[in-house]
Amino acid sequence: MPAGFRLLPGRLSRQQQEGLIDAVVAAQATAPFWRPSMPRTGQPLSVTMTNFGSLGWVTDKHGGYRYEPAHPQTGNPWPAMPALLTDLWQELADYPALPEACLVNWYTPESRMGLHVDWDEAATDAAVVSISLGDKARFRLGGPKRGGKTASMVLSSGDVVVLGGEARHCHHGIDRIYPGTSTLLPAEHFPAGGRVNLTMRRVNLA
Ligand code: MD6
Ligand code: FE
Repeated sequence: MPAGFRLLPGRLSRQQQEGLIDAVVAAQATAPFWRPSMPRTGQPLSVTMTNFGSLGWVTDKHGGYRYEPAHPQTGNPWPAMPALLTDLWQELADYPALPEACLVNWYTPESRMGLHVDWDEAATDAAVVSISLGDKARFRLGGPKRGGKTASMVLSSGDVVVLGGEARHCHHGIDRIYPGTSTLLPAEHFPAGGRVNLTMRRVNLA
């Protein structure tokens, strides 16, 4: 594993996981999940997204990957980051400022996330801290160059991954989720079940 990679299995209790899902559900009132599109092609992503924080990650055909202070469809500011998230950041990120953004990705059984590097942030010296909620998923981690060796591991609900240091510049993605492997997501709000991933990012240099 690259330096700066950390996997903290079961870092969050069931109660903490439920609290985060409650916050994602509450956020729907002002910041509903939407389906973003890839730059240039306009191809829709297979995950739907929302954000917490003063900035949120968005993408669309004409504007490309970027951070915005408001939801692209409602125009509302993103809801505040739950305190549990900023507490976890302070414990794990080893960075002198709080994250501005927490991207929320909802994977349904068909969703994938292709190998990518998170490089839309000026503050690449800050780690990205990632939380898995709901169904298990196969996470793949490679190196800084596309096409190199990769390794994969299964992430479960409550696991936390930190990509800092060298790992911050490494390719990673989600091959697949394993439907029906968690009871965390309530069916009334997540009719297709699946997995929710939260990734906290520092965007601007501190
Ligand atoms: C996911 N994660 O777990 C996708 N990015 O659904 C990411 O893209 C990611 O886990 C940066 C740092 C940690 C991550
Ligand atoms: Fe990523």
